[in-house]
Amino acid sequence: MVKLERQIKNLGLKSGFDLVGITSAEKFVRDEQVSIARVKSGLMDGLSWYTEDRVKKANDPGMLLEDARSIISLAVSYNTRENKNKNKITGKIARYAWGEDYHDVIKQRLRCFVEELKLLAGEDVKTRIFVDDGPMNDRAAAERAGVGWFGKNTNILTQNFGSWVFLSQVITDIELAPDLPLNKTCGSCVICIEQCPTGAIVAPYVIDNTKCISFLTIELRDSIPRDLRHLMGDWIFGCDICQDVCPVNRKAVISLDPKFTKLHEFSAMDLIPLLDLSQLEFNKIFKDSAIKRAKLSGFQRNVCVALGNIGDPVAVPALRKVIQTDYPDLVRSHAAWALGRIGGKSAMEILNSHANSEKSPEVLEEIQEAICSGAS
Ligand code: B12
Ligand code: SF4
Ligand code: SF4
Repeated sequence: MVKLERQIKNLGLKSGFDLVGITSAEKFVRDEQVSIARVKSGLMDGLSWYTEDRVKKANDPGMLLEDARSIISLAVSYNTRENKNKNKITGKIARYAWGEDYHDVIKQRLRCFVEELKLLAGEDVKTRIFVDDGPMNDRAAAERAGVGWFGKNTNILTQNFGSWVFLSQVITDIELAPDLPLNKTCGSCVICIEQCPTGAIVAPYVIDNTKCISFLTIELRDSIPRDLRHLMGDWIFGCDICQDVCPVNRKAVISLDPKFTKLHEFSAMDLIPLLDLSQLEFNKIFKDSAIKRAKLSGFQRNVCVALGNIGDPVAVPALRKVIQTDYPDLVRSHAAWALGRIGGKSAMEILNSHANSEKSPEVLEEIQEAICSGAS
């Protein structure tokens, strides 16, 4: 007879996952302590929902499901091919958002997986599913279940798929034999730490959330700190630098998963037309995409920063329109910064002439800063 653990792993693969591991429902003691220390020291600042209370739940499966005994840890690759759009002024979107919103895709697969699991193990088994939508420490579970190992950039690296994997978990009351963690580390490599443009990997396995471009472009609702903007390059949603440079990812298998290849035009987006998007158009284009999380004003704020960093004067008329019409102040203030960064006669004239009529103190301050830095 095939052991239940083997059957569960086969079921995971059949349900659209690339890796399946099993671990116990014991607490993640190291991860809880470390996460609480990070909250206390401000390294998780900016994520108001990331509280000590959440950390306690995330690292104690017993608090998430009554009678929890095991965690089935699943990973699915999103390492799809890039769509190069070289002739336009484009901005980069993190690879995880090139396809359909993974929350929806994976939740659907987890539901089917759990239905079949009940056929295998009994209708009355208890389960609770997580795909980055609740308090669960996905990486700690994946590490202990032997799905992968922690890289110094804090991403879970896997043998065949690199770190280009989404993680999800099924907590259950079935007692299952656990897998062993993999005996692998980064060794002496520190490439990701050296290459992170904002210095967000402050030590091996430690991210300062407030400096991470992923946080700045996706989660942050306010103004991007001025001292970080010039370090953000052309990223307009998320950031993959610490994964792109990772030697483990060079050997990663390419994914042909149709759900993650479907919306592929998002890998390199033509920037200037994005400034013209209405709320309705934004909702329509990104309906099935994780990009909607940035919201229209956050996304257009990011587009302004990328245009400033690219520095091509072709963007000046579009940025002028943003400053001079009724865009949110958040977007207008970043357009002012971008004009200052692009510089040149025409950009500086727009800033100088608009300074006299600007009503918003926030935008006016950015205009004045941009004029000063352009003059220096
Ligand atoms: C909050 C969050 C973020 C925040 C904070 C990032 C962070 N490092 O925590 C922000 C918005 C910046 C972010 C960015 C990204 N995220 Co995110 N994020 C999360 C979330 C919701 C919680 C993570 C968490 O608990 N962080 C708390 C800190 C304390 O944990 P940690 O940084 O992982 O640190 C651990 C290690 O330091 C370890 N540790 C401590 N000491 C030691 C010592 C040794 C020797 C070792 C080995 C380990 C170790 O313990 C800590 C706690 O577990 C998870 C989903 C989930 N529910 O788990 C997704 C998740 C981690 N994110 C994910 C992704 C894809 C990303 C991005 C790649 C997206 C992008 N391209 O822009 C970037 C990567 C940035 C980076 N280098 O981490 C995936 C990661 C998949 C993977 N392969 O690991 C997850 C798991 C979502 C998912 N379900 O797939 N994310
Ligand atoms: S995602 Fe980008 S900004 Fe964040 S740690 Fe990695 S390289 Fe640094
Ligand atoms: S770049 Fe090097 S140090 Fe960073 S995660 Fe990859 S192997 Fe580890």
